[in-house]
Amino acid sequence: MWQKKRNQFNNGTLPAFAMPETIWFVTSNTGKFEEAKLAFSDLNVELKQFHPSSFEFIEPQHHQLEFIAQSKLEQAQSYLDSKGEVANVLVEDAGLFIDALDGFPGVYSSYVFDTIGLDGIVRLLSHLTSENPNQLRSLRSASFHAVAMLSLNGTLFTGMGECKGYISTQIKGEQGFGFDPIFIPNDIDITGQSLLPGQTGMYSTHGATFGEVSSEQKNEFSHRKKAIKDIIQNISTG
Ligand code: ITT
Repeated sequence: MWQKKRNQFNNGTLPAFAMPETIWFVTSNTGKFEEAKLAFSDLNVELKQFHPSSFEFIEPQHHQLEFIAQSKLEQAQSYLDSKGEVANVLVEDAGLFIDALDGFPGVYSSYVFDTIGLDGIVRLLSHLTSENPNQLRSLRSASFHAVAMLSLNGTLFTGMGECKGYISTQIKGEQGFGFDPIFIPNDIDITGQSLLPGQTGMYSTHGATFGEVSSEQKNEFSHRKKAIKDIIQNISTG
């Protein structure tokens, strides 16, 4: 599921792609939008948030983020087509996968966040405890996954990103959004590889949750940034 992929809608010869001036990011989540803007900040692309009140996305029940992202993209495109507008459209779907819960909440992350919330997740994992910090991190290991899809002049590009870490024992920090106050990323090395719990790397939050660090710091680790960079790489390699 996590392999790189590029599809073609137009079924023709793949043209050389240049980054467009404007991309519409379909999302109701302003936190995601602000992070995606950071990921595009090196390029000369204006990212705009697309979330008109008249567009209501119907989220399909499916076990793969990729399927949900594709459905979101198709719904946004048919909405835009009905308005006679042509646009470069980006969607991105993410979820928190907790190893001790066999990947739950995963594709149900939005629902779980809105219902049991951060407190509920911390309580669900309250039995996973240890005096040994590395063992604690392993017991509570989790990862964010993101799938981003960009429709560019009728051609679809897909990018994947993952961020490994673990769930904190307490809710900490008020930065970011969603599960950020309970997620502590593993350190990453100079090549961007995630290290094992307890290993020290070039990038580290030093045990702070994403809720306790700036969006720039979170972006060093971010699954969203990786998924978008994956797309940019796919575009540039044609
Ligand atoms: P859209 O579908 O409108 O883009 P959403 O908030 O539903 O917005 P997702 O489906 O991608 O976005 O996210 C599922 C849940 O996971 C949701 O509750 C998010 O707040 C949370 N989430 C996603 N990415 C996150 C991140 O980087 N940090 C913390 N929580 C995140």
